[in-house]
Amino acid sequence: MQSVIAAKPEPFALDPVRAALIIIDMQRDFLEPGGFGETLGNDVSLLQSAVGPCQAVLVAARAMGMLVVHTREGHKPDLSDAPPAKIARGAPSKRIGDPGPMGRILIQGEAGHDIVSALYPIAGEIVIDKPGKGAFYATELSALLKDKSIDNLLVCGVTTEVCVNTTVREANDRGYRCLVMADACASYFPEFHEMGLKMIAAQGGIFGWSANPPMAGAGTGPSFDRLRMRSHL
Ligand code: C5J
Repeated sequence: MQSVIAAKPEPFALDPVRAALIIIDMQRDFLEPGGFGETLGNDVSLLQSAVGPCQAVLVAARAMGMLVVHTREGHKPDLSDAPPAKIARGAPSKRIGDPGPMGRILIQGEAGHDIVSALYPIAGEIVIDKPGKGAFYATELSALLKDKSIDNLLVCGVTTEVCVNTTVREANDRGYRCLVMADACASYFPEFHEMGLKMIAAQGGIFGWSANPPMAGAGTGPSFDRLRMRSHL
């Protein structure tokens, strides 16, 4: 059943059968001390605000039978998919591939690369490993969505202005309608979070839609009611 979700710049029509929830990079490397995010000098506690809303949206998407895709940013242990320019950048305290308290920084298979326990994938959900910021670059995501006739994406995760924004821009160029769920995203820089959301929905929705909390009373349909109640959007 189709629902209408209040969003910027205009209401977003959601057909759960043609939609997927994409949860971007809710990994220990970004959210917990000792990982990639902290090596770049960030206060990782700022990303915690997205966990509860992501969890609520995930529960609702599961209940609605929506396809759920989790992404993880990271690199192969031999770093063959890590551009030297990426490794070199940022004056970090540790570089990608260096050992840290959660294993090698941003490396597939290490503890830090894993998804936080509150949002852990269940059987049947898809996990996409991506070497870049966008979820479409050098991954199977495009083919997978096409195979399932998905053309609407609900997007949440971290960080708003980096991997969420890059993925939404990639998706928009590929013809997907993207709804970014504001309070289920977060950034190490609150002002970037705010502007990242504004950039998506500006100019009539140049990249997509942004859910506009609070959305009280603006949605219709039982599917949406479940999503709204649980996510407080
Ligand atoms: C970053 C991400 N910020 N997942 N990655 O490097 O946003």
